[in-house]
Amino acid sequence: MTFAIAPDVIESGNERHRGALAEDYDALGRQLARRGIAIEGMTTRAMDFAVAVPTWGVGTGGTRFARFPGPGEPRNIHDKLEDCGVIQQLTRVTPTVSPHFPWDRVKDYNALRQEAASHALGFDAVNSNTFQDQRGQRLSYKFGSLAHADRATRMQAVEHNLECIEIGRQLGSTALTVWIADGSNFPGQSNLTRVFDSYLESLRLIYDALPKDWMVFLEHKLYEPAFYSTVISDWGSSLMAALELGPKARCLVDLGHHAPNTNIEQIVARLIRARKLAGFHFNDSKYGDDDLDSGSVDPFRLFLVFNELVDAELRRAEGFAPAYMIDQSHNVTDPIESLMASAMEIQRAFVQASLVDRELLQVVQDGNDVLLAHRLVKQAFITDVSPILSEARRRKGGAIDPIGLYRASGYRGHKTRERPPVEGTSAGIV
Ligand SMILES: [Mn+2]
Repeated sequence: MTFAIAPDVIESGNERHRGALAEDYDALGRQLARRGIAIEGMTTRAMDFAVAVPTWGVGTGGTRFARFPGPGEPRNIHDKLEDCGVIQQLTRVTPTVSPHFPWDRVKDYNALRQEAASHALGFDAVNSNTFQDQRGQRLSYKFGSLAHADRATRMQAVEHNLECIEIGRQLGSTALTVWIADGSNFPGQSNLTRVFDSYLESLRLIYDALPKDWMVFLEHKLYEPAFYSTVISDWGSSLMAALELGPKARCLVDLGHHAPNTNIEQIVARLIRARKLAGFHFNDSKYGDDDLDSGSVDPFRLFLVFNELVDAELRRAEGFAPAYMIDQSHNVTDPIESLMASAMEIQRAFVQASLVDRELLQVVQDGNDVLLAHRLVKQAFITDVSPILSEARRRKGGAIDPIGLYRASGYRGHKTRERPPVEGTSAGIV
């Protein structure tokens, strides 16, 4: 038997915080009532919110310089599911996991689906990987994959994506996320038009193989590993591709895949309007694709993204059904702690954005009362909704203080004994 956090440990842990939470929740409820907001409605929204955890996120990440493995880190998809299960058990906001192939490859995917269910987890979008070569791979992706100059290499990359769809079908997924590292490092290295055409030709084959209820999420990225140009570098290229492919193709926004200071919330608004917003890879950054914990550097930006999302939800924007996923690299923290904190920060931004009085905001905007319009949005952001998040977790059987309880449980220590370290565990930055 492997170690697991027992339900009564959560209950007794919550007992210690219950009195303080009740006081804080009541106080916040009175404050919100004065603003015409019923706290119970917000708690229900918090309880209904969900964000997927990436299987690669529970492994220790690294930079291009080094990776410093953490103790007791997962060695395979089975260990990863166990860790993802703990994140869901304590936060109750991450009921699905987003797997990555071939990193998470197994023989029996029906069994894997059942194994995930035993941890109260389902599967979210499957991610293909043509940005690195696998052992025994026939043709190399050094100079590209879906947009490679050589047709046979492109077809190999297409085949891999088709296999991912088949695996995802068995796991109960309904979406494939495609991020390619294709691009060029030198001006003149490739023809900017021809590589985009090749990409579209490959994507067409993948698109045509999608099951009826499936979507393909196109993930753009400004640079890295290609440092001069990337084939799908921005939301414009992504939107062009998605429009050309058809209704089952949408654009996925990874918050770290933009130039510094880009107005991402405006990109989100545009993609919603085009009915092409697939969803998100949440993370935070200071300079580039830093893959830091969501809300750790610029929580206001995360809030402003959710401000657009909640606005679209409440006005019932056509075709609006974004998929929320985390995509981070945890290099110096315990990945379970980082993912729990991140999931709660994302949920926090969602609840904060839900506090905005949108009817009043529109009146104020139309009246050109600039400062009041800004204050209405800012007031939602500065409201501490922690008691709502804690109460939502408590009602769903989670922990009032997930990180405190996780540390007290000794989970990582147990796993360190159960999981002897192995060389070359899969952890990546995508
Ligand atoms: Mn990503």
